[in-house]
Amino acid sequence: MERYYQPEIECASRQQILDWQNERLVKQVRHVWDNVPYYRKKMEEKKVTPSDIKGVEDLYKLPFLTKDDLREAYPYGLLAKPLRDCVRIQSTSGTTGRRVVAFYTQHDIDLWDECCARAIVAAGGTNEDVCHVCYGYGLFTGGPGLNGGSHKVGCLTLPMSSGNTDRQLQFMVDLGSTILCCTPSYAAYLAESIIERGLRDKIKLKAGIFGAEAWSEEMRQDIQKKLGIKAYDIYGLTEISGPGVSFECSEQTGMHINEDHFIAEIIDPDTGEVLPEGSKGELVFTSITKEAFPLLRYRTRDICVLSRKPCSCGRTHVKMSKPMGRSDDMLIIKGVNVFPSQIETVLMEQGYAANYQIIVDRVNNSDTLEVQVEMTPEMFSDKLSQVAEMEKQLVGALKSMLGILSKVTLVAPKTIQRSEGKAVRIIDKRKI
Ligand code: DLL
Repeated sequence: MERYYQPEIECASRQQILDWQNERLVKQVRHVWDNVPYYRKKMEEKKVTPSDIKGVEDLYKLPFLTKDDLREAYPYGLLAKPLRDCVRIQSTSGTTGRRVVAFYTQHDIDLWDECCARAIVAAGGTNEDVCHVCYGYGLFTGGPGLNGGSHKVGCLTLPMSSGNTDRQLQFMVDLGSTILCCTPSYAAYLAESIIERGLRDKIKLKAGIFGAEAWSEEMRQDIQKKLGIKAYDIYGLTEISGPGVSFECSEQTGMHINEDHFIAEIIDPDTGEVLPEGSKGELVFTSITKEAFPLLRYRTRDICVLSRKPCSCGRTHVKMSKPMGRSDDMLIIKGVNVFPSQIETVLMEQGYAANYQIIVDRVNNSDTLEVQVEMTPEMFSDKLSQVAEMEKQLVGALKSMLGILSKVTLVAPKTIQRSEGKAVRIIDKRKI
């Protein structure tokens, strides 16, 4: 287990981390300049050459890379290693435009697995654990990433993939799964199913590693209570390797970014200006150890805050907050910026589960916001006046969070479709 809790790396001094970053960044810039014509052209347009980059303090001189660049360069345009050195691709779940394809050498896979192993160890995982992975396998990075990390830690790994809840629960009970890895929305669904089937006393879960989509603190509390586990957040994106770019430790107050592999910056999403530590803005990553698909200053579109406050776990790597939304997923409703996470927070505070849908439309040239929410079985009522009162209360709570009026429709338990992967919660009819 100790191999993947690496205090000499994870608890290194700030100066030591900077020394690694400086050295690796200079090498990485040279690598892309020499091997990726697309990148060289972008750097030339900005009049930067590798000799201008002497360390992290020069990072701002490099051009940003966006998803559009990845689409334009699809499929091989950003590959920095010959194909004979690449052993794997993974791809994003994007539904519009060209998919994004990321490449890995064996060395890249090893480092990715190591990042996921660190996440599992931070959640209390050891080689005594049975790690139940029900993130999707295949092109999605969730399954392969946690699978690799689990192997490295030496857990007995259950490569369940997503779906087939009956089988998930049967293996969970029969094999005594102790760590559950899946999206938080699937975890919530599994928790519901476990309680419904009276299996709560038959499961041995102690921890969950949940990520790939936004989930609120309230949802964490709910899952923890229902399953009797500690629920840890894990973050990542295909372009930068997959899950394990950052992960939570026992303090559960943000996710440590693996700074020996990734340099994080926060920028103003409108101007691109680098913001001081503690500011809320768009997260940008530079991968300094990846060989096949090294992205420099990649704009994630995820909005969050970085913090270097000392952590009780002893890790010194910078922490990112839970993403508060995406600069591209942010809804603008009646001119007001609305993040779906704000709506979820209100719902959970008011005692609802995270089974909801946000429907945005435009009627008579004016935006409308409707939130459809499932009542929990405990609060379910078919008395119209009672339901109307509950809806009114939610409209008020949403108004004070968002500043705009919404329509709330309460629906019966189990009527909103459950997700086995990332949940689809927003229907923006203005775009259809
Ligand atoms: O979702 C990788 C992953 C798999 C992360 C399993 C964690 C666990 P993509 O499909 O490329 O990769 O989606 C990346 O998902 O930019 C965020 O917007 C969102 N995301 C990922 N993790 C979190 C999280 C995987 N913990 C995009 N909280 C990212 C909120 C997350 N959003």
